[in-house]
Amino acid sequence: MTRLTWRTAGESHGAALIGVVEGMPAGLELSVERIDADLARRQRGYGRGGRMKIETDRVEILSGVKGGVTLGSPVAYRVSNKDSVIERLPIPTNPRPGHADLAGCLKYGHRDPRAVLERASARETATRVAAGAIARQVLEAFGIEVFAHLDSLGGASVRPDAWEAAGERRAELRDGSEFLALDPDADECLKAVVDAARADQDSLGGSFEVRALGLPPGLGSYQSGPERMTARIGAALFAIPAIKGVEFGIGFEVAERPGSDVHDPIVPAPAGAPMRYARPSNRAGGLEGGVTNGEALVVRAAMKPIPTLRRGMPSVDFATGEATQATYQRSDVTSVPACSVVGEAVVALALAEAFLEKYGGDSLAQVRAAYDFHMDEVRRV
Ligand code: EPS
Repeated sequence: MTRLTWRTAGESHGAALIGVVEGMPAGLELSVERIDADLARRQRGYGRGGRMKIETDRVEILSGVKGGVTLGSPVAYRVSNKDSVIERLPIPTNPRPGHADLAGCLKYGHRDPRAVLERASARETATRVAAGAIARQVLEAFGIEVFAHLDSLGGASVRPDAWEAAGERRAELRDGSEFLALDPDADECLKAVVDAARADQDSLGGSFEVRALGLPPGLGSYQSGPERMTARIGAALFAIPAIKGVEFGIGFEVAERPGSDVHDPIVPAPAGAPMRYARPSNRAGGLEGGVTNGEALVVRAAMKPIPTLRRGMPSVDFATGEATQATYQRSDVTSVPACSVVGEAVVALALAEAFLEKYGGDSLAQVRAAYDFHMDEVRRV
């Protein structure tokens, strides 16, 4: 059995984006349609720019699958770029504040932001979404759902109880929203916020929430700091370009409230429940000791505004050293809805990795046997 790991390669305007997911158990029916649906969702969102009109992201599975079923070997795949013009694109003369342009040029010791931004671009996140859509199919085989939705954009928030109000209609509401939010009444207001930023030639950030339902208790470990799911999910989200904050459960509010209003009581569960213990609240967001505790995982992430501004930002011309404005070619006003899909994917990857670490086997049947054994133990603790 191989540990679940993934790698991506590819430039924004190169031939293709490539990914490899290693450690998938054998015997899982892998739906390509499910991967393509997540890729298509990542392309959505009001406020995106011209590139998404050019691309139609689709996955092409290159290995690891036979007859639609995983073999246990590495799953390699390609997402082709239609806008594959890397050799013809101009080299930006003035680095963009907030992007990797200048830091990357200083790192490599050259004045070619094109050589930096082609990989630093958020285009790469399409490959992470495909990896997440592959990994999450393991989770779905065990009834685990990972679900992201937008909760604020440019300072405008959707209703705070949107999750509770949506209930079982969450997928229908989110997928019907141009912002991938759960509050249909908020869409018009969010559109106005994006339109105003577009008119100002500016860009906008925002935040999104990812929830995972149906998780078994005991994923991750407190035995070693980096094994904590708080660290692993936090790292997965912080590795998305433009993510500047991550919080679990009530998040930063833990710093302000007394302990009695932070920690979730433990009470006897009603007869017939899957565990002898219940939690009337979930302020912890599903993690205690860095380990899943059987409650829903609740994590939020904050995305900064895209650094490519039509109006420009103060910069310096590489050749002359004179003050000027940053180079502008094309960009989105906002891509927070798309970022929520990426967040969902990387959380699914982190959870699938921990799930297979705990219940790992070479085949799905072996994973299921270990899972069933542990669930039986959990019922008796
Ligand atoms: C993106 C592709 C990019 C941008 C955006 C995300 O396309 P292009 O650079 O050709 O316009 O739309 O890139 C960034 C936000 C970034 O930081 O570079 C995509 O596929 O998501």
